[in-house]
Amino acid sequence: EEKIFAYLLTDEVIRPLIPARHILGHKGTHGRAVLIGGSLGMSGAVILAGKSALRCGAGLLQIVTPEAIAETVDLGVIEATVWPAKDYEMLSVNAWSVIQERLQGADACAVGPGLRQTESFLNVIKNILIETDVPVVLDADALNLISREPDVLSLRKGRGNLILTPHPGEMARICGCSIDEVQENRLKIALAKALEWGAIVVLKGAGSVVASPDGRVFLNPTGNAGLGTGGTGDVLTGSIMSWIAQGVPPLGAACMGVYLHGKAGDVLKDQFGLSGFTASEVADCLPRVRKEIE
Ligand code: B4P
Ligand code: MG
Repeated sequence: EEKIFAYLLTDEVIRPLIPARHILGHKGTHGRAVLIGGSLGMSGAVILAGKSALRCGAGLLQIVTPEAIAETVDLGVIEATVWPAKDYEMLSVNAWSVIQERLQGADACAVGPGLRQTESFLNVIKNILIETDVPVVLDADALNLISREPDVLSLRKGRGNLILTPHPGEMARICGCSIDEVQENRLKIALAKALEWGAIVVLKGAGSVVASPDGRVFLNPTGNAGLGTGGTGDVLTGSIMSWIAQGVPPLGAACMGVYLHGKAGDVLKDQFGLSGFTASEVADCLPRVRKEIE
């Protein structure tokens, strides 16, 4: 059987990727990020992703979320601007027009945290992939929607500016196989899908794998089982989007995202042990772990 070679992520690999702040920098030059997600009962996911994006240093954050929870999200991430879209299911045309406007001049976007799988929103995701060239992170129900039509991913122009962040359950759904099959072949499946879709694939879980469409594979040694708690995936998504918005190339942003996220988990484990720390705390810890290695 063919062996897959993977690079191990370390402080030394990540350090040079950390973006420097120009002395004359301002919020307009520190990255414009657009986060798309949320639904009734799941405003927390988009709030966590938004907070994480800010904790990683994005200059401007815009959040597009359904009208029904716009006020909640607005209060949840007071530093962001919030752009309500009419209910995704009924009026996806409205959602797309709001998103299209926000994506003008954006440096990165992320789609999925807290979204629900409404059929018509798949069209919005297709539009984002095909009609814009803003780097996109797809997570959570954006991935579950895509699993109905994975060929859409290959329609993206340019390789390497699309990042997918499935956990093993989501990966199994997209690949049409079982979670066990994914877990037994983590490197192989992540790489095969990265090559097939021309996308960066972040397969989450203990020992997250980052696979690039150029054939390289990276293995993340940071993190612990304390991270297995609701919302930590959303924190990861917001952070990868934020690093890309700040000019880190998408592959570097994905590696940096998983590495620092895990390291934040390790700092919290030192404080609390393997349980009882929360996704919010992981987000809040991100600046500290970045500072420690830079
Ligand atoms: P969802 O119900 O879709 O959960 P979610 O909303 O995506 O949660 P969240 O966004 O907070 O967490 P995520 O996993 O994205 O799905 C959960 C279901 O998927 C489970 O019930 C299970 O069936 C399946 N599933 C998920 N993870 C699995 C796994 N590892 N093995 C088998 N089945 C799995 O993000 C969590 C973050 O925490 C990631 O960054 C991840 O790398 C990190 N993390 C979690 N556990 C870790 C560990 N032990 N060590 C290091 N990092 C860990
Ligand atoms: Mg998730």
